[in-house]
Amino acid sequence: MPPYTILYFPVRGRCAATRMLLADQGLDWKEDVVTIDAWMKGDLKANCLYGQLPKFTDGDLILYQSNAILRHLGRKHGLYGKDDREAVLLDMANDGVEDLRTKYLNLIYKNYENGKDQYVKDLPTQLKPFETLLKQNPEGGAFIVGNKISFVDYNLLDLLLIHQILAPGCLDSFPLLSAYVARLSSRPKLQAFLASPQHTGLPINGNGKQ
Ligand code: GTS
Repeated sequence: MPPYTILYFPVRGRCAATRMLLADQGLDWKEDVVTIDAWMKGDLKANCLYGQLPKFTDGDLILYQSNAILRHLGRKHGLYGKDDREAVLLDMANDGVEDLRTKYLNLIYKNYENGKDQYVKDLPTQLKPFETLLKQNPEGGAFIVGNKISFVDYNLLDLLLIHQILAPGCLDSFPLLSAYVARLSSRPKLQAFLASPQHTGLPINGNGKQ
């Protein structure tokens, strides 16, 4: 029985980064899929802490909030920097990922038809901080912070991959981010996961927009 369970809708959504982390780290997990029909019945929603999914189980520990789940796995599996300094830099980077993810999800779910052109125009401004972080990494920029992969790298990689689908070429003017995506995506276990039906068989978002 795998130690971890993800309870979520049949989408990549807010679980893509967690799944990438687990797959790349060679960790097993179980998926419990909740269909929209089952969710609409309301009982499960009423029993979730914030009335939302994902729900993540680690033994008797039950977690909600996708970023808390990533941080938990980061702490547990040595993916949260080598010291407090790296940890807070990772927090800062992850909060930036969350800010852009929130904007992306607002576009996808609330304003896709009317908002996409402006969103794509603004994208360079939104992506530049991540290029800057890579440039500032004294360890060489292979990872967002330090010289070892962290939970934020999986979260940022997912964010960049979904933006490349929304706006192909959006990384062309960011050499470090382009190389970062290519390098991380070619890590053997991650590459195998990204090519697997477990990933490709799921839509990115619940409404089919991407
Ligand atoms: N802050 C939460 C997190 O990061 O986990 C947001 C979770 C969230 O928005 N969940 C959505 C949900 O449960 C699904 S998704 O946006 O992640 O695809 N929606 C159903 C509902 O009833 O709110």
